[in-house]
Amino acid sequence: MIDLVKLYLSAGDGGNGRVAFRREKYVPKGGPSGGNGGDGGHIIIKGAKDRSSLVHLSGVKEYRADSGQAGGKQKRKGFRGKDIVIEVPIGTRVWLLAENQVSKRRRERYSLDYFLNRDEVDIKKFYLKAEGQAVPLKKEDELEPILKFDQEADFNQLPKQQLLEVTASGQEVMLCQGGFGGRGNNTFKGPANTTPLEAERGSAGEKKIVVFEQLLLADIGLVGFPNAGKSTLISVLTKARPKVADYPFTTLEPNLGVLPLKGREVVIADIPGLIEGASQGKGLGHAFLRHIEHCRLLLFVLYLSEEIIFDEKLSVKKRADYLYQQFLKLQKELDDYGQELKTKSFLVGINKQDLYSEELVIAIKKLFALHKQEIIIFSAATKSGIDKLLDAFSGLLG
Ligand SMILES: Nc1nc2c(ncn2[C@@H]2O[C@H](COP(=O)(O)OP(=O)(O)OP(=O)(O)O)[C@@H](O)[C@H]2O)c(=O)[nH]1
Ligand SMILES: [Mg+2]
Repeated sequence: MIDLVKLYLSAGDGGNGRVAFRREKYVPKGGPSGGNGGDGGHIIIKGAKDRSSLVHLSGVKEYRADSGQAGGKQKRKGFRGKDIVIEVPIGTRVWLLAENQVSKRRRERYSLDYFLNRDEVDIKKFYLKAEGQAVPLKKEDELEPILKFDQEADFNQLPKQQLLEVTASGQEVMLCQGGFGGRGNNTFKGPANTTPLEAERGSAGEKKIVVFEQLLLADIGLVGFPNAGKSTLISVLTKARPKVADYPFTTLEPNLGVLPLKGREVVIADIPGLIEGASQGKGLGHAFLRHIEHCRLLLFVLYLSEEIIFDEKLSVKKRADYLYQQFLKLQKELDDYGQELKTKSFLVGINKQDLYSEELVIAIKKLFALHKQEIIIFSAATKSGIDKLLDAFSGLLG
């Protein structure tokens, strides 16, 4: 699954103004006629409902919009650089890693919805000794890093600066504004300056290094330790057919499925198994914990392994306690991961009922009741109790 893409984005610079003079027959000393440079193209991000992933951006390293053309003779304006529109799925977030000065100015003083005006950008004049000379080189508006990012490093561990989140189809945001074209020498003529050898440089376009992060948009997220039966459950509830196996970490990437529920469609995400320390970057789950953020409801899928179920040395009460501890550990991982998850509504499901003795089921119910935690016991394999799960879903999703 491609859900993180790092890109270098560069809006076009403005074209330089031109230094030129009229050279027409019978006009021996023509006045200044240098045209203005064209503006640089913008880089725009756009929400597209028919995009479901960032796969189309994999392998792309950068987007550079064209710069504006330099101004021409005879007061001709240079062409404007073409904009680049990057389509992303709804739910994509953009993180900023580095930016140049003009980008920083717009972001810090205003917002990405704001269009900088000419007088708010750094437009400098240049002077030539004679018409036709090359425009002297300018100082680059260089990128300033905001945070370090390494594809290999764990994105969740980084301090982040979120730029925006794309929340609607058709939503467009100007990520990088193009530079302004500089004015040509025609602008600078005056009674005291009839042959101006000066014009303006185009201003720098915004440059940024960003990471696009796609979050799954699911209504219900299944979370649990490996082997709990999450994939089995999603295959019972929806048409999704992820791999199911009796070893941990079968699921390596989240799976989505659609559950028809009382006339509407509920999207369920099967998230790879979490382990203790997942929030700190252990196991696989950490890379996917963030997908839980958008879920409206979480279903904790708890289970007892056969070693525990059939361990004669353990009392029934002790076996039930394993389940409760599992619930606490999962909760702790989510809490450690982030504040937002604490306020999420959740259900506690206990899977693999077919393997539990009646006595064990009674002990489980008793223990959770003691902690005032409601539970739903079911078996994804035999489908018993699935109806109770569906009732609870519709109750909580409204
Ligand atoms: N007896 C019994 N076995 C089940 C039940 N549900 C799932 N299993 C088995 O448990 C094992 C793990 O199931 P999965 O659905 O792959 O578990 P998972 O939670 O997706 O595991 P990961 O992808 O590793 O996180 C498989 O062998 C399933 O057949 C159930 O209700 N009863
Ligand atoms: Mg699985």
